[in-house]
Formats: sequence, structure tokens, C-alpha cells
Amino acid sequence: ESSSALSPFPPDASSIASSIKYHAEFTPLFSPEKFDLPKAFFATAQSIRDALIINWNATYDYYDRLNVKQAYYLSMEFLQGRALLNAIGNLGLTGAYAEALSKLGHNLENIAFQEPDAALGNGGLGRLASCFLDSLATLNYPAWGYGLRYRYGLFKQRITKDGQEEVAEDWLEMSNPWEIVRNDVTYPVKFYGKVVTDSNGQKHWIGGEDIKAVAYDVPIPGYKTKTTINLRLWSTKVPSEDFDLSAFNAGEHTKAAEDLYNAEKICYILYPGDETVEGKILRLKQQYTLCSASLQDIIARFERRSGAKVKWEEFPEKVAVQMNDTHPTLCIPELMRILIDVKGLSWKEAWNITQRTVAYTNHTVLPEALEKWSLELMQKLLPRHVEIIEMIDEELVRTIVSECGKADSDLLEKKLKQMRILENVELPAEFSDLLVKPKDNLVAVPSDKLEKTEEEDDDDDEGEAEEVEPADGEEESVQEGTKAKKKVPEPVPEPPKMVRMANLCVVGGHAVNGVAAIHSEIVKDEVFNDFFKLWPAKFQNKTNGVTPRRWIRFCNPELSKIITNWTGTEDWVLNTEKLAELRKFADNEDLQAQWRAAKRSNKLKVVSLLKEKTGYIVSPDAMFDIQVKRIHEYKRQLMNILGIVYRYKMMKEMSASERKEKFVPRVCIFGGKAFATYVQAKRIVKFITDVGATINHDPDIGDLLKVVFVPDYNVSVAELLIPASELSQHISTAGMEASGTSNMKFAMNGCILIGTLDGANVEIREEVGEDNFFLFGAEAHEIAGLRKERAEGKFVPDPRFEEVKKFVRSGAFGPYSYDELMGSLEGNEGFGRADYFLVGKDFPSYIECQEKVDEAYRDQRKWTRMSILNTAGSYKFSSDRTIHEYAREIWDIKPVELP
Ligand code: DL6
Repeated sequence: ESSSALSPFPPDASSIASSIKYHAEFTPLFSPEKFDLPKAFFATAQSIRDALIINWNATYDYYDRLNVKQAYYLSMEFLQGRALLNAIGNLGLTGAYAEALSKLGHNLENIAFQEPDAALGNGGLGRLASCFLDSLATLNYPAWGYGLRYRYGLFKQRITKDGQEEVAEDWLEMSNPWEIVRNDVTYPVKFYGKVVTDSNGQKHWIGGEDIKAVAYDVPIPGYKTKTTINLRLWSTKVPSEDFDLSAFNAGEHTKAAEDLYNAEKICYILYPGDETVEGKILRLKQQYTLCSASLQDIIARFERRSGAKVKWEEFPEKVAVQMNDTHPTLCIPELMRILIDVKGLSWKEAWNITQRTVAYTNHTVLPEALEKWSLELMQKLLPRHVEIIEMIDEELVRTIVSECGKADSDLLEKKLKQMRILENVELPAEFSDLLVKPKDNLVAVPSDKLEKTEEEDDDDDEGEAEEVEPADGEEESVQEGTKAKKKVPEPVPEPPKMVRMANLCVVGGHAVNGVAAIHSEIVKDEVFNDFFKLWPAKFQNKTNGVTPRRWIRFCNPELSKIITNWTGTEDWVLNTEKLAELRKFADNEDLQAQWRAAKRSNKLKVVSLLKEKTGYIVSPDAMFDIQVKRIHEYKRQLMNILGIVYRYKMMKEMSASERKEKFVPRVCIFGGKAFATYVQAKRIVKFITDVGATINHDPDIGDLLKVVFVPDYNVSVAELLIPASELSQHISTAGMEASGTSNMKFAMNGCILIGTLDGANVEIREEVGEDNFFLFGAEAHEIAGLRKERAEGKFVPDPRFEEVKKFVRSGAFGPYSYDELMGSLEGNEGFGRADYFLVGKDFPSYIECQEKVDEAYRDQRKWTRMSILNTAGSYKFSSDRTIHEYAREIWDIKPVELP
């Protein structure tokens, strides 16, 4: 499609240059005398934003006019990355912009590099949300994203001699050219307070703390379409009338500013640490702000579009809300609250509407990642929501009792324990006769209730067991002949009462989906098995995908050109099935030569990147072997680096010629952030950098092996690394990675994967062919047995694994003690969970598989064929496919093309 059809402005270079100059002059954020890179970036972004605004308005008006059903994707994370090249490329204006900028003395690529990443996310979950927005706009689906406008993005990572250091990511420092603040779109959000019931039985949530959520809109353009959808991000403020003017005038400046700060801090950072109660409150406030403001906005739009007569029962025919993981779970009680307390619907009507509107995507099976909130804390912060949650829980108990029957009380107890939303909470009164109390609910006598006897009060014996009244009333004589002591068992702390957000999502939503086939099976068979048995039709799979625009077309222009030439058109960018046509040319020598040349050119860019970011100089002739993702024990970066240590150790034991013969030169690249409080993950970062520091300076090794940790991995760095990679590692313990999405991006860019049968690896391997995937390791169904075997001391480690750990402990990589890391692999109780992630078990098959990788790489024709077949077989992993599935099978929305 010609760019003139998409851009509302003349798309020629001269008009674009005038528009950029106009913005440079009238953008009041920079001083007038210069037109340097930051200002040129801003002016360029504003010029294309004008076009986006016009298309955005047209899209919005059209949806309004048709009153179409709209999907809303609620997510605490959107990992957008940079937007400039994407926006220009989507409107087909890349050439025109490049020309316009060169007329103005600038270069498009340099300008694009000025843009800070919008890093409002952590990893895969947030980036998936951003890929989905791209696909929704491209496929003309009426949909919006809702999130929070964090003042600081995910921290900036610095690598020092001590490992990772976190620094605030001030991405808004130079302000954000893409966002449009809507000062007229604000909603009140309440915390704390109390619930009162009026004479009609109507509930009112009153008092407490009120803040204001303000909308910031970010236009999301589709590729080769005018459709421009919206990402609405909420920022928080104190309502203006709440500023304490008299305190300020009385000189109490800090006190006057307190409310201001309390409101604004909600959106300061992504995932504030939640070790403290304050941290927990802040996080819950964030989640509630997202849910409350978004739902008020959605409801206001529904009412406006409905006109004079609002039919609430039609709400689910106009609105679909997708909860991206459990973070937006409060949507469920919030929608109920608004419908019942504000709009006056009955409980039954509100429940019916809520269930038909809301759906939930699960992104993790890690038990520690399934969110739970303290009931007490929630009760304070959101008292009305807790009432609603209690009623939902009560109704659930009723359902479980009626489905399960009362005959088998053990079974009933088990089901209630697994399925209830409220954990460690007494059953509602009507069921009190039903059960033996769940064991967790047995209330221990709190220590302050234990009374001392008079005698004991006089007792000044030190170091003796404290004499107190036993909790269970039993007495025990401790020593004959001395004072009779009554020994009391240590008081067991009362188990905390919790709200299980995932259970609430499953109960309140009409659909629950996992994000890869194997993951969705685990969701059904393990994580939510009881629910699956109760409501099998709710459970679905939606294998993730990534946008081929950002992840091939724009990040890898050289490969894109080749694909277009060999498939005959550029259609593949929209219809990735066309990539499969490359299969028939996989052995063609011309294609192979072009393919290798593109890879080499991308590798050269990474050579420069690594030099700039780390000072290390690597050879573009070596194999680029990459593992980039959040640092987590289950992702097993530790296995990768131990594999490298094993390789290094073998090299050191060989003569120079033997080394050269046996090993293919490799550059092993790592990248990823460890959560700031995740100590073990930070140790892994430190270990990788220490290993790199030793190997990279070892003159015996030279270009045969380099290990580089790229600091501050983010979307923009991924856009450089992925096109340059030849081997990428997706080596999680089977059953633990829900899907993975970088595996898809790597495969699309002709990179061969080494991996376990986990997450989307399983489907990628099926699509690209078994011969084009390096498989190793235990399978998901074996994991529980292997852990048991380990726990029973039956695991016999491979001698190569033992040697490697010994080598690490010998001080080969410096004076730092790696005891905690090595110990965690040995079942040393002091250090963790006895190799819970089964590194020791999979290590032999991993290093043997790596030998096969070397062998395959030596035959460059074979390797290039494998690479081409990876790109060709990756077509299924376009987020366009995923979005079509959500639209059809969960949201029931249809594409609406602008006239
Ligand atoms: O679904 C997107 C992404 C998956 O590809 C990853 O496998 C999965 O780990 C990630 N999940 C999360 C949720 N929290 N945790 N842990 O980030 O979702």
C-alpha cells in the first residue's frame, strides 16, 4: 500500500522536513539555538505523531459510530521499547523520513538511537502485551491496552566488579513525545475508608483516601493500515482541592505536600519492592488504580455509546476485558462494586455480566509467582472489595459442596482447601457443621495469651524453658525433684489469611488460558486441576506469538529484503505463512550465500555493540551463542555458564592444536536483569562476569572462546542481538517456562535453538523440524520423579559435573566464593533446594548436545540450511495468529477496517 493512503499528510520528504522544522521551532521543550540529536529526535517523533493522532481520532470516531464490541487488554506491564522506526515503518514512510532528515543534516538511524526504551515491563509478559497491541492495530481489531504510566521504568542495570547494580531508569527525563495527556479524562480512585449500608440496603464505600487517575494516551499504529489504537496509561495525582493550602501557608511545607506525594508515588516505579508492608500496600494500590480507573473509563464509554437507554445486560456484548496474569484481578470485584453499588444492579445481574466480560491469562506455574494478598491488608485498603470477594468465595463453597457432595468429607476438605479464594479462613456459617476444620485453620494460642503462674513470675532461672500454661491444657513434668515445669509446645503462629488472586480469576472469568500447548496442559492437569474438572469448557490454550514487524521486518532489514526477494512479495510481514515458501530454497547456494552475508553483517553490528558496552573485542567469525532473558534459576543461566566452564577447562587441558581441532570458536553472550532482591540470581550474574573476565584475558584461548555479559538488556538491545545470533539457549527445567517468546524471535531470525522440551520450544521444534533443533534434557513428566529421587539421595552425579564444580571452587575465576551457587546444586541444605532446577541431572546431556552443535556448525552449508528452515518454520509464532485466536475464541470481536 502506498504511504500516501496511510499518512494524512503529504508523505514527500520536503513536506516531512517542514513538519520536523516546525516542531523543532514550536516544541517548547528545547532551547532555540541548537538542532542537535535530542531535539531532532523529538521534533521527528512529533511530526509523525501528528499523523498518528489524525488516524487515532478517525479510528476512535469510527468505533464510536459503529458502537462495536471492543476488547481491553489490562496489563501492569507494557514493554514497548522504542517507537519511532516502528511508527514510520508502519506508515510506509521510512524512505521519506530518511531523506527529510538528511536534508536537515541528520541521519534517521542516529535519530532513532536517541529514543529511550519505554521499559514499563519486566520481561516476556510485558513484551507480549506490546506485541499484542501491534497485532491488534495491524489486524484492525477494535481494542485498547490499559496500563500504568510509571515515572521510572524497569531499573537500568550496571555491571560492576560486584555484579549487578540497579539505577533508576529516568525514561521521561527529556519528556515523552508519544504521549498525549488527557486532562479531561480523570477518575477518582479510593483507598481505605469504610462501608456503610443505607436504609434501602444499598452499600456505600465512604471516607478514606481519594486520589485522581489521569489518562495518558499513546497511539499504537498498525502496519499498513490507518487503524491506530490506544494504549491508555494512568498516572496518579491528588485531587487539586486536597492540597493543604493552609498548612503550606503556615510553613508546614512537607505536611502540605504529603498527600501530593502519597498519590504520585503510586506510579513512581514498576514493581516496588514488597518485602515491607508499605511496599505491599503500594503494589496493591497500583493494581487497584489500574483496575478501577480502566473500568470506570470502559463503563463511561459503554454508557456514552449506549445513548439514552443503557442496557446493562448488553455490556458483555460490547466489552471484553482480558486480565494479563493475576495483577489486574481486582477488575472482578471492582466491576461488581460499580455495577451493584453505583449502577444499582442486583448481585445476580452483576455477577452474570462480570463473568461474561472478564477472562484470564495465566503466565506462570511457579507456585511462588501465583499472587496472594493478605486478607487483613486488603480489608483495610479495599473494604468493600473484600465483602464482595467473601461473597464470591461463599458462592464457590456452595458450588464445591453441591458438586462434591458431603459424603466423603476428606475429599470435600481437600477440594475446599485447593479451590477456595480465601485461604486459612473459616468456612461461612452455613457450612460450619460440614467439616472437620481444615488443619491449617487450627488456631494455635497466640503467645501473649499464654499465662504465667505466680510461681513462675518469681522464677529468675535463666536459660530454662519458660513456664507457661500449655496451649492444649496438658501438663508435663520435666524433672523429678526440681520444680515441676509445665512444658509448652512452641506456639504455632496462626496461618495468615490470604486472598488467592488466581483462584478468583478462574472463578470470575469465563475463560482461562495458558500460553503454550504444554503449559495449558499443566494448567489443566496440575495448577487448576480441580477447577478444570468443575468447568472444563473454561480452559483454553493460546500459544504466544511475537510481532513479525518489530522482530523481523524492522530489526533485520537485510534478512527481510532476502525473504521478500525469495518469496516474491512483502506479504510475509502480514501473512507469515508465506515464510514457509523459503523451505524449498533451503539448499539453494545463492540464497545460502545471501543468508550468511546478512547474518555476518548483523554480527558486525553486535561486535561494535559489545565493544562499546563492555570493552571486549570479539571475532565476527566465531559462532554467536546467546542467552538473553530475565535471570532466574529455572531458566538455568547457571547451566549455560557451567557448560562454558567445562569447555574452558577442557581447552586448558589440551594442546593448542587439539583445542583448535575440537572446538568451534564461540562468543557466548548473556543478557538479562535479576530482580533487585533476588540474591541467587544476582550471584549468577556475578559468576558469569567473573568467568568472562578470566576466559577473555586468557592468551591460550584467544578467539576460541569469549564470554560477554551485555549490561542493561532491553528491547533495543534485543533488536540488535537477535538478528546476529546463530545459536540461542532456551534451557529451562522442563515444565517451568510457561512459553518463552524470545525463542520465537530467534527462530524467526534464522537462529537455531538449543533447548529442553519446555514452553513454546515444544511447538517450535515441531514446526521447524526435529533435525533443526538441538534437544536435550529431562521431560516435564519426569521432573517430579527426579526431584524425589534426589531428595532420597539416589541421584548419582555425572563425574564431569563434579569436575566442573571442583574447578570453580578451586579459585579458577577469582577470589570470590561461589559456595552458595555450587552448594545450591549439591543439595546442601544451607544453600537452597537441593538442585531443585535439576542442573546436575541435565548437565551431561546438555554438554553432549553442545558437542553436536559444534559439529553441525563446522558444516556451514548444513548450518545455513538449518537456519533457513528455522525462519521458514517460525510462521506459526506471529502474534497475529495468537490475536486472531483470542479474538475468535475468547473476546468475540471482529476486525473493523476504517473506510
Ligand atoms: O507469556 C509471556 C511470558 C512467558 O513467555 C514466559 O514463559 C513467562 O515466564 C512469563 N511469565 C511471567 C509471569 N510471572 N512470572 N514468573 O512473567 O510470561
